[in-house]
Amino acid sequence: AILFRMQSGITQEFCQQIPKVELHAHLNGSLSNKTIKKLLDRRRDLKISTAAFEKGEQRTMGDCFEMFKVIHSLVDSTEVIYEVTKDVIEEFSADGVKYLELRSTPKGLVESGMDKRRYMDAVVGAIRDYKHDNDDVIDVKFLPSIDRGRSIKDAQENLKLAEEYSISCEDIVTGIDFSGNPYTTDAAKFMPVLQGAQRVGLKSAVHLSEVKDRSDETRMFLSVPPDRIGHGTFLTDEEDVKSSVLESRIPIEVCVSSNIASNTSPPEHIKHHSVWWMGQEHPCVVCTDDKGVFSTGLSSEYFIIANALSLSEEQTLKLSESAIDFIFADENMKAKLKQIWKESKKDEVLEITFVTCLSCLDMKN
Ligand code: 6MZ
Repeated sequence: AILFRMQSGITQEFCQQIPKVELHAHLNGSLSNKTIKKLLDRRRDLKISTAAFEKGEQRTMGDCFEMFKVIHSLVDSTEVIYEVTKDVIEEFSADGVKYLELRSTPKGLVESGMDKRRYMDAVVGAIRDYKHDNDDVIDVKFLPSIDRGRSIKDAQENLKLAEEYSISCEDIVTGIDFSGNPYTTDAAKFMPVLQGAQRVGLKSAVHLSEVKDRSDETRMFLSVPPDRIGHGTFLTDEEDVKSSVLESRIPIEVCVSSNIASNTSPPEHIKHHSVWWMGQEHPCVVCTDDKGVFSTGLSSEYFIIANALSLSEEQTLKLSESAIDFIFADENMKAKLKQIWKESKKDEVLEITFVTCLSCLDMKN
């Protein structure tokens, strides 16, 4: 049996040290202050207003989407996309992430000659190069996003690209993300795209009920069904939706800081909807959403959840390990990750043995 330290409360340091899986990270929302500052310094000509960034706790969901617009104006060429993708992978890796699924909306920009295909190539190229240059310390997949704020034509193009790259880069592109401003009300038009993704064997992570009163839309998307649910903040509002999700066992990607900062969840961590789902033993995966926009990191999110639920170290590590079952990758990747968790438990035992020996010596002296 594995021994874990008996202590009350999980530390941020412990959450940093354990291996982790990140499954819900929007590339442009994940840019750190350091990366944004670097880009702002380079593009003083744009005279960008950073007002939405400075609102802190007063921020609304609308302000978050204003921030994305600012970031998008800075990330305007394939060179910058390549560079920021590497920065983001580096930061997740430094935070103890061993497997990362990055999602991003392919975009074209006539001025810089960037089209969607070049966008895809830049992200895939950065992932390949980062892994190659850093001895495979982290595995990274890329889920092209479909933005519900854009047109159906745009969505179909992204699906086509996702399908094509899932064949030419099958080790990297394994599924799609469906996201965008949740206040748009005509999401039904994207049903054929989600059904199309399923038909061609792409996994799908779908933002569902991130804001109130989206139950009809949620019922419709659940009928596909998605492979993972993003946020699911208001799924419990309607009895039939709640029981159908419970029954389906579709994992929920939980992003506590994001929900609080965008005012869709009360500020008390214990009142976050994930506490209810975890209480039902429904599969939940702790994620960041937009670690830059919401000033967070995956270990901070584990710290929040572990303390809200009064988890022990052993339970926290088990929670991070449970995410492996829900990754959009094959069984070999799952086995590789499970081995990393197994090794980390051995390290834990060795550390305890070492500390125990030291205290024995101390007592003798
Ligand atoms: C819905 C979100 C989101 O694609 O340019 N995005 N969509 N809800 C959220 N919760 C706060 N956070 C981010 O990254 C930014 C894009 O991700 C989606 C939005 O479409 C945003 O424009 P990329 O890399």
